[in-house]
Amino acid sequence: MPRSDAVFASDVHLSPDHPATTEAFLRFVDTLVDGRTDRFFVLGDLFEYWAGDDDLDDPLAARVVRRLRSLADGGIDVAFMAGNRDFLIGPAFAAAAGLRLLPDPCLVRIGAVDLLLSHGDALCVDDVDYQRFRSMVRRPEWQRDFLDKPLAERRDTIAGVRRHSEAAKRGKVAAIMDVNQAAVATLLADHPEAVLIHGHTHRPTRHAVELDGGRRERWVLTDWDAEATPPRSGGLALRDGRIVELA
Ligand SMILES: [Mn+2]
Repeated sequence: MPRSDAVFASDVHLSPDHPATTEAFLRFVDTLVDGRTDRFFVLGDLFEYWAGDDDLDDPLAARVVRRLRSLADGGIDVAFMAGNRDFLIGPAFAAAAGLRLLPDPCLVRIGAVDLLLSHGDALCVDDVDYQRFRSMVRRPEWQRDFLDKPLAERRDTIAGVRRHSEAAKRGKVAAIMDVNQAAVATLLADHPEAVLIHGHTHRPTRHAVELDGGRRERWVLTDWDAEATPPRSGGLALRDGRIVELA
């Protein structure tokens, strides 16, 4: 892989149920070591679920943390933004993995390029039920109460929420689970010149967004599934001021 100024990935959905995807992600991380990139941004849903930082001893979590740590140890700046599935990742995970936690959205300037980074779920405002759930679970008091519960109980609760959300998704039209164009336009208007990169929707492509101020770009990251045909993995990279797709 040619050298990049930054690499972006999201929606890996790491889970013990999908070991091939775990292996693909760990190989991908290995290709970033040895100075292939200066920065690595993980834009949410790295894990299929995260019950709390007291789950760091879980074998999958421990492996992923160790591998991410090797990037930081190699001098790569690693940053993580929470997704809708791993928003309980906190300071203990960040310290163990040697990464920085980013707010959503987050504006970063790399060279002469302004990038606006987001997981993407906050832009799916047409899904009213989900947004209500999101604002509840993102409240510090809700998170404190939840994290006070025993780890086993939290895992059970999350499994129940996942079953419910899979069932709810089947009943929703695809359009309401995509980003809302007006929400995208508002966000981009607040950050003149910036290119938007997000994940969450699992619809990887480059969009042109026409705003009063001119044409802007929105890049959507791929999700990962090593067992799909063809397998899905990779992300985006910033090289010489241009965004390119990484397989
Ligand atoms: Mn997501």
